[in-house]
Amino acid sequence: MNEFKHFINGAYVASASGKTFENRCPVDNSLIGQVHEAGREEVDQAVNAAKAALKGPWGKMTQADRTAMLNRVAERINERFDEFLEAECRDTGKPYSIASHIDIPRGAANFKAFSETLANHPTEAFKLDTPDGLGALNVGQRTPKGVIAVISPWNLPLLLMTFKVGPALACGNTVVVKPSEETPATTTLLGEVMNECGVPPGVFNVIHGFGPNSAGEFLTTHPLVNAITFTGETRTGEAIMKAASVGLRNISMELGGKNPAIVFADCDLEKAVEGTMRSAFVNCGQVCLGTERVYVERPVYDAFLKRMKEQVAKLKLGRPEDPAANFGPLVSLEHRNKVKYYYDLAVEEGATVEIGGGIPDMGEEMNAGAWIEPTIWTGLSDDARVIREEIFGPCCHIRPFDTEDEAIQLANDTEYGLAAAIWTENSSRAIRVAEQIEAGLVWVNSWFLRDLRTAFGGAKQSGIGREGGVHGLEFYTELKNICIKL
Ligand code: NAD
Ligand code: 6OD
Repeated sequence: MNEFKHFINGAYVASASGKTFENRCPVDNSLIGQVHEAGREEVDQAVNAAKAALKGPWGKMTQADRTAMLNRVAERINERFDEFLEAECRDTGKPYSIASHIDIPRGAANFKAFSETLANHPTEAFKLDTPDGLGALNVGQRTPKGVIAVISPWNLPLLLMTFKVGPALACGNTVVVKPSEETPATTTLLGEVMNECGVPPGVFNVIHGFGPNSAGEFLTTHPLVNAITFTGETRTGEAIMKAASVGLRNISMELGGKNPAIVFADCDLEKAVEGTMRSAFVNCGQVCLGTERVYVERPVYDAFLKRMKEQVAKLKLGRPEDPAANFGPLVSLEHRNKVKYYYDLAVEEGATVEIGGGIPDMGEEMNAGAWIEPTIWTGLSDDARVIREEIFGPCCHIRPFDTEDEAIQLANDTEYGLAAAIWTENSSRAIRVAEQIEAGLVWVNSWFLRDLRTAFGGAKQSGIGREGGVHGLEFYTELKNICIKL
């Protein structure tokens, strides 16, 4: 039986209250272990440890030494790859074939890429002319913000948590992480790696628990937290923003999406089908960047829909360790209930269920798990709730369009603005359309192709701020201008 404790000041600690909650595997609902739930006491210990560590050896380390240490963390994750892989797949149910290509390699890369990018970023300097002819030199100095609270979700647990911890530490901050209550394992394991790599105690801390009236709320309201970086639902983001307003703490928010794909008749249809299959169904549709609305130009609509249905029928549901499986369960029974609610709502709202729509029979060993069928709908009106609300499951609605302007209008007809995909072989059209899409990320003839030097974040209700590459500097550092009269 596993026990997931908090990681505070370089050591694993139990909750003083003795309070724990269950962690279950969504493949078959088997018990993985017990997770300690932090009360105010543990959160306070973690934040104080993080505060103290800023003044210790970590705070005195050169950027070069910090970069070397974070590179070592990346290497050590790769050395312990199989442990991370097993832990991640047990928590989420996702296939090894996916996590071994996406989650774990990116979990490691996030430490290397961001520390190197930030270490090589130039310092801003301006020479000002002054009437005496001697001038003044302005030099920008970046210092760490301090203690950063990192609140992360369950869909790509290691990847999304390290996407924030990597740059936060690279900039010299210390962190207190609250991973999702659904997926505590890899964040807990990372504590061991930090110790193995000589990261000083207090630099990386982990507390477990839920959101409201639990670890999440206690952390985001803690007065010694200097900034909060959050990935999760838009409504949770609103609650965290309120918490951050006390003491005017900085926030960075990566939130929900209802992302469109636009498939033009001049696309390479096979590539468009392959890309849309991934964007709608990989990770059981639990990717914030995933496509839930697909708009297809009428001349290729029937062919596209037919090919999509053929490909969905070929998805192989199975246990994470099954090498043939490319489709796992949803993260939990609770989330399965939510997604199934939308499946039923789609029918009520008048959808034609082209494929899927139900709960598959996975046999006696797995029927207790959080399985759901990959699903395609057509025929919904543009104001249906299923078209407007984020479902976060393996499903999409496919609708025809006739003109470029109509496609752009449909794509933008949402309160969200995270990502979009455009499929066309006409590069002028690709640029023209991409420029008019209201989203933080637009892919042309690809999806989730990531260059870690680029900005990542959402427009409209999909987020506040940008992280990634040097863009995280604005959030993770304080920029001071020093003006020296010559
Ligand atoms: P969630 O908002 O329910 O939870 C995210 C985290 O916030 C969890 O750790 C949770 O315990 C914590 N939390 C909840 N309420 C809180 C509160 N009041 N105070 C402090 N912490 C609180 O999200 P989820 O269900 O874990 O993840 C799925 C959502 O995340 C989807 O909406 C998805 O689009 C979004 N997401 C966005 C991105 C992005 O980059 N934009 C990436 C992944 C997921
Ligand atoms: O690739 C990334 O850096 C990133 N933040 C991906 C987010 C995926 C959302 O589920």
